[in-house]
Order: sequence, then structure tokens, then C-alpha cells
Amino acid sequence: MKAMNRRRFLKALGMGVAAVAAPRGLWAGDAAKRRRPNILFILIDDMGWRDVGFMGSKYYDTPNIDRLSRQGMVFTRAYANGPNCAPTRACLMSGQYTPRHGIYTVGTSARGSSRHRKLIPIENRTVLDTKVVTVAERLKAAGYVTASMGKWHLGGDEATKPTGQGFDVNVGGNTAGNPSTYFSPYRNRDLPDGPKGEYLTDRLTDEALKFIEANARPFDGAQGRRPFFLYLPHYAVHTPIQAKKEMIEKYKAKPPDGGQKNPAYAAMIESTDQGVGRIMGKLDELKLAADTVVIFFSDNGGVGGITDNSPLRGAKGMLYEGGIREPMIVRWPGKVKAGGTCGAAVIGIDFYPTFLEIAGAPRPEGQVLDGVSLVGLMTRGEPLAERAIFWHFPAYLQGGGTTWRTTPAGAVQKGDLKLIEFFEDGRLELYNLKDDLGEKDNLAAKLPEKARELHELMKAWRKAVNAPVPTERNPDYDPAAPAEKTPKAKKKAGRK
Ligand SMILES: [Ca+2]
Repeated sequence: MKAMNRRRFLKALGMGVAAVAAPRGLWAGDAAKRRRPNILFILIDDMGWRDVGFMGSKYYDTPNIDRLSRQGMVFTRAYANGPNCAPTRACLMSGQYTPRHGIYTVGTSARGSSRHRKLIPIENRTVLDTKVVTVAERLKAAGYVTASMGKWHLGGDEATKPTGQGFDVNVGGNTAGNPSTYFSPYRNRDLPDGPKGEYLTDRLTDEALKFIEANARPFDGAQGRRPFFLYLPHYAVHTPIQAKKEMIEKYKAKPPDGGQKNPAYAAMIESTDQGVGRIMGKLDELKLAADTVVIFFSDNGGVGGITDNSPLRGAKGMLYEGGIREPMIVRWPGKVKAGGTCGAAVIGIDFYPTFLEIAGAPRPEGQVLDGVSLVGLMTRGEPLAERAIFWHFPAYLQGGGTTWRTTPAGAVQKGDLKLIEFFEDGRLELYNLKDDLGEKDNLAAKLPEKARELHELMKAWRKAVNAPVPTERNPDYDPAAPAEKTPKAKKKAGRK
């Protein structure tokens, strides 16, 4: 892909170079165009599916996010494109599955001890190519004011930071996958320090409030109004687990909810929740709530050992549901049913075409978008066309109390069924998520035809998107090598 011209590449795949579509239905005409809503995309880092009150946590207090969930629609089957940070973000920004941009994981794909790796993993990219037309670039071209506030994780030089990839404003985003510290001084070259001891989550909220105020322009006739796209990828609730002291004390006194019992992590969630509350309050105060689509989402599953994703199996770093299923809310007053729930399978790459439709913006010329717009589903309850969704993770991730969180793997989900293929030995696991949300009962041997059908589907998809599967044996591999020591593995796992 790197060495090949993009157009030729797409053409070779028969995926076509889409014609530039005219702005779509919602906002045809100048008057209507002035009513295009703002888009506020709140992305939490490492927040698990059940790490919020509205998804059933009895330990974490999230009254503001819970209120947002009642004012909007909750998606119960929303997926991240990756089981960890960078791939999910690259997919959100590009609208493309991981094999198209090559960001499969965080850092190197060869993590953990080489003696334990049977295969040479596929090389990973860590920077989103500037040739990719990001969703921010499309929205900016369509007249939106764009800002990214928080973690970027897709590049750190001038060309590849948010300001090089379509954002007018960047607060704190670069290559960093986590803050050095949550308390000022931050040691972040893209975020001027605040007063000593200022808390990062509060600071990002303050910056978001300032941006919203500065861009709260009224409808102004012929000039039109410039709506905003505010991408708010909080560093929270990623490690280091650091929170405000007084809030930690509150959770120390609270009974745990299963494996949800870490007071400092709970306090990080509560600070994030307070931020959401303050921002919603600002939208109300400025009378912008009706003109702002708010999306709440997370980038991967909750971290094993820090939180508890049950009833889902697994955690961050795995293709089991606990690694990829996310809490998700869409609030759009008057358009999306308040208090609604949607069980359709949706995934990160769907946001790009969704935002374009909301903005009436054309799709990028010559760039495949792998997702589908959710506007019809959200606003009119129109079911999505039947489709399969895919994950491709040809990399190793160590840690989590065992040697591996995952070895190289791929997954496909269609209807109620999900198939995972582990590339080291070709092992297949088939689950029926409707009957077995916890992925306890591997049906691959019981339903071989179904397993085969999904496997063929996944192989055809891999061919179509040119997804490389690792096959080369690793000469360092030693089946007799002792397992990694758990404490070290855990420490490493927590870092990314
Ligand atoms: Ca993450």
C-alpha cells in the first residue's frame, strides 16, 4: 500500500473511485444549510462497556452521562475498530478498516518476549498517513470549525498532529498514548501548563467550554453560521490511574460491584462525568443543545485488573467482546428519540459517513469509506442493510496476568454470530452472542458449516482490503520458555 499509488490500489481492488457525491438530503438549500448542527464527539479512553451507570455499574457514579443517555439513544452493541487505542482512532479519523491504513496496534506489533511468539507479526504503522482524508478535513472543507482536545496518538510532527490532519485547533494531542501525569505541570509540549495541581480532565473540559463559547455563533443571515466539530478525546480514563484525593476517599467507602472496586479509577470516571455535565450545561446556557449532535463513545474495552467488563468476556487488548464493545450514546434533540435504545451492531468506521451526512458534506474523492451512515437508523429507525463487520489484529499484546492478552487474530461478526481466528494455529472460535454474550460456549465444532461460512467471509474480506496475515515462523520461539512473570506483564499491560 505504501509504495503503491492509492488510486491504482483502489482500482485494482475493484473498489472504484467514487464520484464526488452532491451534499445529501438533510441540508439541501442555503437556508437549510445554515441549520447544520454542531457535532460534539466525546471519546473516552479505555472506558469499558459497563463502566457507566446507564450500562449497569453500581460502583461508578456517572449521573451526568446517565442523564445524557436518557436524553438520547443508547446503542448497546457498539464496537470499537480495535481492542486498543491507536487503531480505533485511526479508523475513526479515516473511516477505514485497519488494513487500509496499517495502524493495527499501539507501538510495535512484536510485544512481549520473542521466545513466546510463534510467528513474526505484521509490521505496524504508528502514524496516520497525511494522504488519508480525515473526517475533520471533510468537515472543515464543508465549513465547520474543527478542534481536537485531548489524546491524538496518530502522529506528533506538524504534518501529522491534529492541526495537520484537518483540525483548526489542537489542545494536547500528539504521539502520546497517555499523559505523563494527570496533574499540572503536564510535561506535554502541546498543552501549556495550568496552575500547579490542575487536573487534566478538568482542564480539557475548560478548553472545550472556551471553544464552544467562542464558536456559539447565532444564525446570521447571508453569511451563514459556522457550525463546529469538537472532537474531545479525553486522556481519561487511561493509566496512570490518578484522581483527585477527596473523590478517591468517597469511593473507598463504597461497596464494590464485582471487579469494579478501584477507588482511584472510579474517581477518574467521576471527573470525566462532571466534565460531561459542565459541557451539557454550557450547551443549554448558550441555547445550543438543539443544534448540537452529541456522541459519547470509548476507544476500547476496560483494562483487565483495573475494571470489570463482565458479563462480557475479556478486556482491553482482546477481540472478545470485553475488548471491543463500548458504551455509546447519541443525543440529537428532535431528531434522535430521547430514551431510545438501539441493538444494531455499529462500529467506529460508521461515524465518518454519519458525520458527513449530518453536515451535508460530500464523501472524500478517491477514498473508500468502509462504514455506513447511521443517520437513518438513528433518526428514523431504518434498519441498516445486512452486513458483516470485521477486525484484523495481526499483532501480539502481552500481559494481563497471562503471557498474552492476544496473539495475532482476526474476527468477523454477522447477525448473532461471531467468529475469531487465531493465526498462530488457525484455531477458530464461534460464538452466538444472542444466547451467549459472555462467549463461554465455543460452537466451532458443533456448527462447522457456520464456522466455515464466516471464515470464508473473513478470508474474502481480507483479500478485498489486502489484509496481511502473519505466517512466518519466529526462529526465537521456544515452546519450553517459562511463562512471563505476572507482575511485570501487568505493569507493561497497563502502560498502553
Ligand atoms: Ca484506549
